[in-house]
Amino acid sequence: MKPRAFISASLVAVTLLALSSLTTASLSVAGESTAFLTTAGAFAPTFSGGRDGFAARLEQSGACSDDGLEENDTCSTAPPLTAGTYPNLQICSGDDDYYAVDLEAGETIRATITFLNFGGDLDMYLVGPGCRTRLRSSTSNLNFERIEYTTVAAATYTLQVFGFGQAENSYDLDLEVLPPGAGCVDDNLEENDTCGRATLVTPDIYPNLQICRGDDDWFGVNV
Ligand SMILES: [Ca+2]
Ligand SMILES: [Ca+2]
Ligand SMILES: [Ca+2]
Ligand SMILES: [Ca+2]
Repeated sequence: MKPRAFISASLVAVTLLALSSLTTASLSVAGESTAFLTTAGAFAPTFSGGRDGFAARLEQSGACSDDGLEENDTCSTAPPLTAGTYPNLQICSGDDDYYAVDLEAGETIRATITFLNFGGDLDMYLVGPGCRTRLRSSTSNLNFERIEYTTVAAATYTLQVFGFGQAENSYDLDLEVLPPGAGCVDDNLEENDTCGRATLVTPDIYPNLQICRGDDDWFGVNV
């Protein structure tokens, strides 16, 4: 994996790309030579000649060093994980990380990944039993993603961590499993999380409904 970026004219743009890279990089600009700092320290770009005096090349070098929980690249081969903190994990370009979590009915999974979004935008999904349905998404531009979900049935649920647009970054994973009743207890008009699964209601008063984190409620009315 050697991501490359080709930039025209602007060394400012090149510098920004280098800053967003957490690995070493080499830079070549035809006919020019300079050095600049990254947040990681001194940066010594290499320059080489070319026909286009304004073309610049930033080449990331050094293979992405993946973490010790590999291989975990598909939902169906996800290694089982128990509650705890897992630091220094890594997303390499195009290489998702899946983690399987066995949960009892009514238990709540609360999963948080933390990272510096500037270095690469990571996102996270929670996938339901049998790897069939995406239950939750966390796709912000913040320095963390968090998913909380209370199960309906005992089963294996799977977290999927991935880089937005092939982004690479290191991250920490914090995995909590709360006992039944400790998480957000949803109402009995579930599951109604999408327009297509809206609960059909008739004119009446429906008390004690509940919104849990990341769980919308949809209601359909025949008119
Ligand atoms: Ca990984
Ligand atoms: Ca992986
Ligand atoms: Ca994100
Ligand atoms: Ca709902």
